Amino acid sequence: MYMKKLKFTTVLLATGMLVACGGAPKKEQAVNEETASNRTPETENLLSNLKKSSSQGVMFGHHDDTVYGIGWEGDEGRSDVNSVCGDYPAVISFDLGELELGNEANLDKVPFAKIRQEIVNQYQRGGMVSLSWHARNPKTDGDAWDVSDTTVVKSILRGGEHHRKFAGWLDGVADFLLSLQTTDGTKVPVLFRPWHEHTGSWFWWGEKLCTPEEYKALWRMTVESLQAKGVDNALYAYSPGAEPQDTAQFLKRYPGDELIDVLGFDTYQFDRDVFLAGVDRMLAITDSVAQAHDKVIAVTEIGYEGIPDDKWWTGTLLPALEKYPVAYVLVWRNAREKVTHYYAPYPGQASATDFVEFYKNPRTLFAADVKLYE
Ligand code: BMA
Repeated sequence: MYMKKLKFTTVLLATGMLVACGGAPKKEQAVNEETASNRTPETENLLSNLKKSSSQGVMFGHHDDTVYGIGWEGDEGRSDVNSVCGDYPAVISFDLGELELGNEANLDKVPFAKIRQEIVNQYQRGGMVSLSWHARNPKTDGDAWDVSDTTVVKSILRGGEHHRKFAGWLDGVADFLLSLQTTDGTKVPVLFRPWHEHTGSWFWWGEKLCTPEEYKALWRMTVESLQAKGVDNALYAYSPGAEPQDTAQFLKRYPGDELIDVLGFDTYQFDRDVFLAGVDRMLAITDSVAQAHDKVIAVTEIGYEGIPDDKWWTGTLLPALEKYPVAYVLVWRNAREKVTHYYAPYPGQASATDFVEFYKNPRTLFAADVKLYE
């Protein structure tokens, strides 16, 4: 606990010093509003705090953290991560898949009303929310993994046969993002991370399913239509899989600096050596691109299913991140409906003790260690 308090002070102090050097906060806000009129002050603060906090430590994230876990679902305030270490993740992600169908719950059966509430709760903790979108296939009506047709992206761009249908889906996402508000009407900033893992070919927006131009146009249409609907509380993350071998491959489908705020990648451990080499290569690539383009870097998805290595957190994950200013690292969900499909520890899980060591490490940041909106 003492260690975490120290970490908390460090991040706050650094933020305070930077504000002090840059002039009065009020002036800073006025500049933000002028130069980036499409973002609320809280969203601007989130972006600048992500840049600052990545030099302080790496935020830990977990998908669907507060909505279900191993052996439970929907318990108020519960989190497997919190049950193990006593704090919530600094980043929690949720998925918007099937919002586009007008469904009450997402593809993993989490009600959108619950997701909305948990997004506000995470904001009130000072932590961050990231949103992915495993959107259904708008052409075949299959799921996000339906790759049977290679003209889906083309068909939803302007002039395409499914453009109107898809534009309606984007309007639904805009409405949801705008509905993320505290009781005093403050819009909660989120990091939106659609069209992920596009360097693989397992989603309908994947590499073999569209051209680079079509993929970039999909991104542009997505961001522009959200902005046209007034969405000013979103940052955007570009996150390929671990396929790129160099910066050119990483950037091959990059939609542009004006559309993207965070650069990351998704990767999972199967063979440890292959995994570590891949993480190192991807971090080197992402960091070099981020420096040239003034972006934040993150490991947008990572994990070892079932965490069968009881020292994985301090023995593999932490050392893998050491050399780079990674803003956050996020592990995937603890599925309550698939027994072996979990990526964060729960009380009694083999790696739980090591996770507490990971939590205590001064380089890791959890919800109580960050204040991302001030
Ligand atoms: C995948 C798995 C699926 C899930 C999907 C979207 O990696 O966890 O079970 O439906 O993500 O959350």
